[in-house]
Amino acid sequence: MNAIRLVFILLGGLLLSACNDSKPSNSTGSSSSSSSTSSSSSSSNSSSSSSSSSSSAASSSSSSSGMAMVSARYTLKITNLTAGQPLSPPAYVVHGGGYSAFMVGMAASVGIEKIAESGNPADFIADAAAQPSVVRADRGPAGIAPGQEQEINFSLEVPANQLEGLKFSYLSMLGNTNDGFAGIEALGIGQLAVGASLSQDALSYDAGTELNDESAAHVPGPACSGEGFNAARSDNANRVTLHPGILSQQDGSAQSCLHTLQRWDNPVVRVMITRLAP
Ligand SMILES: [Ca+2]
Ligand SMILES: [Ca+2]
Repeated sequence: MNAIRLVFILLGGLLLSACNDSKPSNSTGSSSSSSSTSSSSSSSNSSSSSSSSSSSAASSSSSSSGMAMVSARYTLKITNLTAGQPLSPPAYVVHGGGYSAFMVGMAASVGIEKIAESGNPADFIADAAAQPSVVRADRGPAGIAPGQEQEINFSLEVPANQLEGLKFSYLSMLGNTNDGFAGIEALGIGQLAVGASLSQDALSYDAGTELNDESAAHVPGPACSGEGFNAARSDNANRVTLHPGILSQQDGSAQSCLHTLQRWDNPVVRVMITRLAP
């Protein structure tokens, strides 16, 4: 597949929706915002038969090997802080220390490239789910319009000795860009007490996979309706950087399909993670 186009829906404002062909994966728990499922792919995150005896902060059971398992439930509240950048459906991963979603200065994976250029998180989630240290890889149900927020509830079950080391990573495309995305990488969430919350702002990144021409041909968001994913790597440098921002028509760029409304400054997204009672 050479190109994937976003489906942009006007719903009271700009609401970016994308690619319902993906499915959640590697879930050891359940999600209330998207259909969940599925068996896990490694021994480290295999779920035990779930007995819900909740005598402490987290309900516990034990795996067939005898290792104590701990269940934990979380709510994500993801807020779009921009004025004119619809976010693609959030992709999020809960993982241990052996996984990295992206790294500034390094080339983006194809999964990251697809999110950054088209908003489609399917490959990114599938790649994450295949990693042994990933406990959960999933996506939100829809895009998030500027100024709007989305809540996602999910649960997971991990060996007790892995709970404290859990980390959280997140990505959404900034829809009215060539290859810009909002990202959080490896935020520690394992020490959150039940009822406690953690808030983290996301910066904007350039995937380094498409030249920032801001043209109607190449920006897929509703401001431009151009091409989504293209396998070519046409940027100046094939590596992830902090995003330099966009040039609009009002900035003097004749080829730009963007308006000053689509400009932004960091941060672009706020994510609040709350640990719920089991
Ligand atoms: Ca770029
Ligand atoms: Ca590309």
